Amino acid sequence: ESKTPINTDLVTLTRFIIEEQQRLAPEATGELSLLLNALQYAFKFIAHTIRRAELINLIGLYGQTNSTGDDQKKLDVIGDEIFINAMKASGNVKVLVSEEQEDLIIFEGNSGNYAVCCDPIDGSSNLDAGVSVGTIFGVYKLNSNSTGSIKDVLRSGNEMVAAGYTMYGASAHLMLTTGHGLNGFTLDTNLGEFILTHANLKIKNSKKIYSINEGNSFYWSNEIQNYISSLKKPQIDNNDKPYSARYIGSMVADVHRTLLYGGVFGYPSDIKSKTGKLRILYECFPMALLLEQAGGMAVNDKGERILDLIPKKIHERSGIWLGSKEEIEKLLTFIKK
Ligand code: AHM
Ligand code: MG
Repeated sequence: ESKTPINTDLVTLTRFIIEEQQRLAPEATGELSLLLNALQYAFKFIAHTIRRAELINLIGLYGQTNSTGDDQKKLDVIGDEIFINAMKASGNVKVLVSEEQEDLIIFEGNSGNYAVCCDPIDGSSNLDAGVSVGTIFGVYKLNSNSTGSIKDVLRSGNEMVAAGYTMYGASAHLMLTTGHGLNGFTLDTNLGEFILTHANLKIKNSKKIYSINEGNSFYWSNEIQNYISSLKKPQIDNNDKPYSARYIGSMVADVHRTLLYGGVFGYPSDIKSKTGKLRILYECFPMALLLEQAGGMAVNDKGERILDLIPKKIHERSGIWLGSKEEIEKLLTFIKK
């Protein structure tokens, strides 16, 4: 109990990870804890770089030259480099999949037991306008006897041992799960520590918010058109209200709001993008695990559970719907007809 006006007993991410490991897996080697430590370093470095971006001329297209003729690196590229270097240096990552790299990377020099899939800076088209972006990641333990191969990541989402994202917004927010609920941390930039601020976060069962790029509605299936129209039609006799539309266009920010306020987020496949837009390994899977751990749901366009999918290629895409349980159940009544 504290007698001072400030909390003098903060739960930092490092403390949380150590305590969770002692509580849930006292016999574990601590390797995953070390990996989570390397991840948090990457998040801090990226957060710091995004904050300084405008000052140090990082905004703009990769390949552009600045006034002194040097090549400028776009934040996408810097984020990717920061992430790859942090994972390599951690020593316990053997396999890395990054949205920015066509092939998977195997760190030959590392003896580690983990594979990490990531989108280093998701939503980067928003960066120049100062809108929130984020890093999304999923972690697998290598298959037994594997020394690192593509098979370590072409697995169902159920096999992930940890997943989460960091949103770089007004503050940097890290939402993390190791399969025992969802916990949220906020970066205190002065302390340089992520502090536990959203312990065991649960999503509301329902909320009248929908989040989708409605500009694509012409290409949607009839089922999806009918579903979205229904959200806009209140039942007048019940004193009902229509849903509110909220779409940032940065998955991390749209999912973050959905976790905190409730509602439904969708990026379906349509007749133009037949496989959807978002990538299974480092966009759909981590977000699906977070949603389920918070008591919500995540399904594809056929209503199948996202985490049950098994990708055949590292950059494979899927349509995705995620959010509050009752909102997804409502959607399912339309797409399963
Ligand atoms: P990116 O990985 O190239 O940044 O694209 C992914 C982003 C997501 O953050 C967001 O949900 C989606 O693309 C938005 O797409 P759209 O502009 O088509 O609505
Ligand atoms: Mg992305």
